[in-house]
Amino acid sequence: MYDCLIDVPKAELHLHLEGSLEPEMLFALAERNSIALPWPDVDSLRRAYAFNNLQEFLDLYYRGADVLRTEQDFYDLTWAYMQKCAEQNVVHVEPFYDPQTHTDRGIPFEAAVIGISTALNDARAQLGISSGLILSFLRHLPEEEAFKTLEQALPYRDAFFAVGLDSSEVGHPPRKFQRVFDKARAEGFLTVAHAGEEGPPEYIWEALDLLKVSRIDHGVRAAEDPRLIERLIDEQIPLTVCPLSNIKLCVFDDMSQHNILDLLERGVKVTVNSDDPAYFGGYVMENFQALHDSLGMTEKQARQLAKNSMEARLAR
Ligand code: ES4
Ligand code: ZN
Repeated sequence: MYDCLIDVPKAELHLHLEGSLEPEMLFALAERNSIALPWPDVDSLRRAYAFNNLQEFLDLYYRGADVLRTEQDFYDLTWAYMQKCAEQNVVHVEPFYDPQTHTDRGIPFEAAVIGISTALNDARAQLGISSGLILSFLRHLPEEEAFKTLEQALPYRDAFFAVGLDSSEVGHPPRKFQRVFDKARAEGFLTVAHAGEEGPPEYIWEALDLLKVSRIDHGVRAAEDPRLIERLIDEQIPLTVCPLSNIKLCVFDDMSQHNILDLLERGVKVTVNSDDPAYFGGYVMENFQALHDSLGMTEKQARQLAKNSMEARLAR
């Protein structure tokens, strides 16, 4: 499987840059920035990567992100991810980052956006990987905070092509962000949103109808609503599915229960992504490998999933 798929060009469309922070780099940045960590070493940090749900993961993910302080830190984080992409023949990426995770702890907006954009530009020039950055709002915070974040982003508008919505899903429906998404679209940004990971199919309808998203991030709970599945197929709305993430966060009990191949066979435009690879056990190829090992994914299915990812690109 690995040998036949590694050479196929792939796009990664659901990746949180903060979630690509490997434990080794986390410790190195803590040292560089003189930050004391609550874990004695890399191994004990890795052992803490056991989650029962999205919130338990997010609590650790936001703690980990605290070692990111300077423009150089964000550059190094992004560059390490782009080198992984080069190794796996991921030729196009549309990563997320969460400005509020950093501005809320006093890091200038500029440090993250410049560090990340410079690394993406260098990867385009030196590794031949094309990309578009997605500014993602934290949905557990008020819409007013998202408006402030959008305002802060406007001086750097060329750094982004879209806005997204992530963090704690249940209790924070897409409709909470309808006005700020209206504003973002008026400013010329495309929109995407996490929906139907832990939240109900209703949240996917809202993302489509109220936030006018071009793509749904996760979306696996769409399977509970036949009318919604029909719409996703009719309109060929891509789902950025993250198999290893879904197992780590207990969205499915086991990879053998995952519905990605059922959705694929029904004609839904599903793609394979890593979400937070440093926390969930691997990058794009490791996700494909898990689908092969646990679901018996065929080479034909793998090629279709890779093709879907290239067709679901939104940035140039
Ligand atoms: C996330 Cl898996 C997931 N879901 C929602 N928000 C996130 N932020 C980082 N990973
Ligand atoms: Zn995600």
